[in-house]
Amino acid sequence: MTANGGELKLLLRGTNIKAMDFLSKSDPYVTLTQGGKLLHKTRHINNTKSPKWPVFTIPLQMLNPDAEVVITCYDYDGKNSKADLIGRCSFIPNVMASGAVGKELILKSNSGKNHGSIIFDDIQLKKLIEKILKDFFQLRT
Ligand SMILES: [Ca+2]
Repeated sequence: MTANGGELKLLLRGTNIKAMDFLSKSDPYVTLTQGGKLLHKTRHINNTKSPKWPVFTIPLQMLNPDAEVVITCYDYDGKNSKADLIGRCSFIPNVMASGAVGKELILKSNSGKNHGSIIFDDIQLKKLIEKILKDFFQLRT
């Protein structure tokens, strides 16, 4: 029996992302963290209010699916500049994965302003085979 590693699969996009640059839109990317630990960082998408990031997966060895994951959105300003914070939102993978495709989370700035939204175009939580079997046998006993 192979250990089929569980994972969280996400397809995210942004909408109405606030423009942070002086003469253009933002160049947004997001990081996902849990308890301050970096789980994933997307690439940035140039000059847009509606970024679509490539699909990605996070192994469940890195992640507790019952605890909060924070999504932080930044405006990329080049290799030698510090990225500007656009806003933050958060979700609990186990809760979001049960029927929340299409759900929209508001990005809040540090001062609590609405700086756009993150939309979940796909979210799938694939658990370890062993975990599924364990849950199954617990239900039967
Ligand atoms: Ca920028």
